[in-house]
Amino acid sequence: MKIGILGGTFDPIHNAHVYMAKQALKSLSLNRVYLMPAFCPPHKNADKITGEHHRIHMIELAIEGISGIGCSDFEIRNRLSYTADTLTALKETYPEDEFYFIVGGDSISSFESWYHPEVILEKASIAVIRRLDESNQKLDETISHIRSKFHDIITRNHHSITILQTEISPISSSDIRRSPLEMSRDKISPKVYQYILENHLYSDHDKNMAWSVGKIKDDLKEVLNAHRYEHTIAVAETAKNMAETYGINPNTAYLAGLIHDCAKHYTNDELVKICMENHIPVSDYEKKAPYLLHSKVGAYIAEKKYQIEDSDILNAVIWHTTGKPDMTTLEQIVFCADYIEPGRDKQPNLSYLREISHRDLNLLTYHILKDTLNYLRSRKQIIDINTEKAYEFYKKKVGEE
Ligand code: DGI
Ligand code: FE
Ligand code: FE
Repeated sequence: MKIGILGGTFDPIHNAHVYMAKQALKSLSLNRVYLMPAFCPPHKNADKITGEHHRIHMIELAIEGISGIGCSDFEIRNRLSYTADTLTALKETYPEDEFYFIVGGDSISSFESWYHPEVILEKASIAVIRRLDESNQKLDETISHIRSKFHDIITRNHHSITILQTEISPISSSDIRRSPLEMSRDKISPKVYQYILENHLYSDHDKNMAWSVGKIKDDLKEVLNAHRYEHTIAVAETAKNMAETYGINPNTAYLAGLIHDCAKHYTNDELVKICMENHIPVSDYEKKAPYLLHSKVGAYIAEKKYQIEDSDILNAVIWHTTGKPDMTTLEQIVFCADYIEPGRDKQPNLSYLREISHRDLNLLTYHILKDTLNYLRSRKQIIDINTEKAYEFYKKKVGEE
């Protein structure tokens, strides 16, 4: 069998990878091409590379249904970092197969400095994929130099170095990681896009976050009771779905939802004490209804403990209980998601509210404020000025009299 091996970090896999694999499969009449994610490339910092199972899963999603292309965990499974070692092991395991190592034109330029290039050429042929933007002359020179330097090994093993010209424009995984995911939508398969979103890979916040989403979840699970933790996850999910509808970053909304009640486990006395000690101003309303303070204290913890800096997220936590006039989309989403998440069942009108939740955010905000005020009035509770003002604002906004 003629087998192509396309190695790489695949962090994440993008359309050019798949295209390269397809191109090699066809042009070289290979039986199969394997995308083989790297175990731990020697030139990269392993900490910064996305987990193996995520990278493998993304490859599987990207090649689903494409015949002749597979994903191989050979390097990961055997903890192989160097192409020379990988090809040696492959040749030992599958002595009957003929291997073609597929590389991009940019990487072949450093071929001679690779770990034992002579071993690579002893075990496999090389297919160099040349992108349209790459200079022909330089690549031709590099390749003829390699051909003559390793001439004996190549001919002795009946190997070859072939150039395959592609039409695909360059895509770089690091650009995908660095820029907002939305910008890379057309560079990766829709299933991979979805997977990245769902697993919070490469999200704006995760990148610079001392606390990853997973770590925050673990912490919340410890401090909050089970019921509150479930609520927290449900609000995060609801906020994320709404963010998709209303065109803001779903990962940001998820994170804001996740942490909105992170101070909910404190007693009223503790909340007041935390405010006093940390010079967090307490309004007259909050003095009379100190549980309102779990919002402000939550934002304080999010900033100090979870090291979240995004002020839109912190404000969404601050205003999640009372609301306020003219909220940002994220503030509105967290405020509303808190009220309508699927675990809620006590509030009136929930089915109507859920029904409009993906249609009209202002109307939803208005109805929630109206119902909250009714509830608080019926129980003769003190009403925060912000709740009152927010209600007036959104009432006007939706044109209700
Ligand atoms: O923390 P959660 O229970 O998930 O939800 P939340 O932060 O929205 O708090 C809900 C409670 O806050 C609910 O009983 C209504 C109450 N609330 C909202 N606005 C006001 C208010 N309570 C008072 N006293 N004054 C308000 O303006
Ligand atoms: Fe709350
Ligand atoms: Fe809540």
